[in-house]
Amino acid sequence: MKFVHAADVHLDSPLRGLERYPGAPHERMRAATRRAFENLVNLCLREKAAFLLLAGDTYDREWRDYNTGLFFASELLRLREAGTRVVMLRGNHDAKNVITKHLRLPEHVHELASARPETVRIGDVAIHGQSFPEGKVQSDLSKAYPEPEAGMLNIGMLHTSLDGREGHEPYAPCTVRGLSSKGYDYWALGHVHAREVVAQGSPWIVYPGNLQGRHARETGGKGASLATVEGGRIVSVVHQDLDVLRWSVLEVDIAGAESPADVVDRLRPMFRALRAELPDHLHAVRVVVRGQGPAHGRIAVEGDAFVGEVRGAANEAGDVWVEKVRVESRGEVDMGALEEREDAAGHLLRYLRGTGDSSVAKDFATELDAFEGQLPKELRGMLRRDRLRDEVTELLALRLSLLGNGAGGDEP
Ligand SMILES: [Mn+2]
Repeated sequence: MKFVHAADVHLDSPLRGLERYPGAPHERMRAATRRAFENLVNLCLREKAAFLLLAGDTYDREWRDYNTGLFFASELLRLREAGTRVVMLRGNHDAKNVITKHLRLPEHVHELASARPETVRIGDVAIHGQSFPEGKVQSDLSKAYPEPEAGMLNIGMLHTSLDGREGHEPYAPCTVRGLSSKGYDYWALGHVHAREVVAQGSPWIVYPGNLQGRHARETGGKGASLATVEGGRIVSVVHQDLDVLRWSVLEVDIAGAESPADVVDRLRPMFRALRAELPDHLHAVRVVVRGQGPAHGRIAVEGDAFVGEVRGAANEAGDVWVEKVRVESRGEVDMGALEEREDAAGHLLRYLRGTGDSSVAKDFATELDAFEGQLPKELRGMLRRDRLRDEVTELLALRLSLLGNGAGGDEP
């Protein structure tokens, strides 16, 4: 017998940072959580799963209309025909969803009560769990879960941060020790979006991760866990990728690149490699420009035009959407040579370097603030406070060197 454990479907959730631009596959991006859910249902059918567990945050928030619920219910009907039952609970995101309270779910689907723990029996499997009664549950719900039932495979379902998983609201906290002491065979957890097998047997404690990555920090394969039961024992739990859109971070080094176009040329094969690796997926990419070299100044000055070139290269690869281009590279200004120049830049640099009073550089930086406001935002990022003085002098030198090359005419 097999069962499938998923969580944090966040159906119809918007993908964060989805910006419309020509060539980007917006509509297919928007539908990603639905396509991933269809893949989940397909997995259940293919594996002839006895039941599907949905451990909370099936819905992202209150729906704008009934379409989310209609889609969900119609997908579940495909499982009814195959005899696959569904047990679900509500997490912090969908605890208060008012519309779902009026959505009649098909009879093979059971939503666990929120007032107290409840047990559902499917053959010789007892599934215990409780929905979030409200969005912010601060207590350990698992404490009140019932004792395991003799002669049954016991599964606990819980939406929880466990003992404080990084980056997640600490809802319904509990401990591995507490869960283990319950005497269940498997804990089907939800809430933490990173997949994690917290304990591998006696009991199994599993976060399947969310079904579809939704922003640039949710990279890598996303999906559900497929468990196989033999002789009343769980013998394996295997992760299955079910996502249709894959998030990646691509880092490109500008060292040795003469121009922004060279940097874009370095990205082209990287975009193509993504496609080659997963040809059927959509790809959402954050590009991080790193390193040091002569291309930096032009990239910084070009700003949005450079981003446009990067997006164009992604379009050429096909089905690659560039979420953001983060410029973290540095210029190659020869500070020594600039300091020796007998012009305004040289004088100012010598003055800033020579004064032992750091407040002078700070005052100067304050005066530069107005000037900074006119710069492309990538250049503004260079003015980080911890390296203020070096940044300011380099920025100034860069600015002056560009003016000296006659490149300043295009700037604001
Ligand atoms: Mn959650």
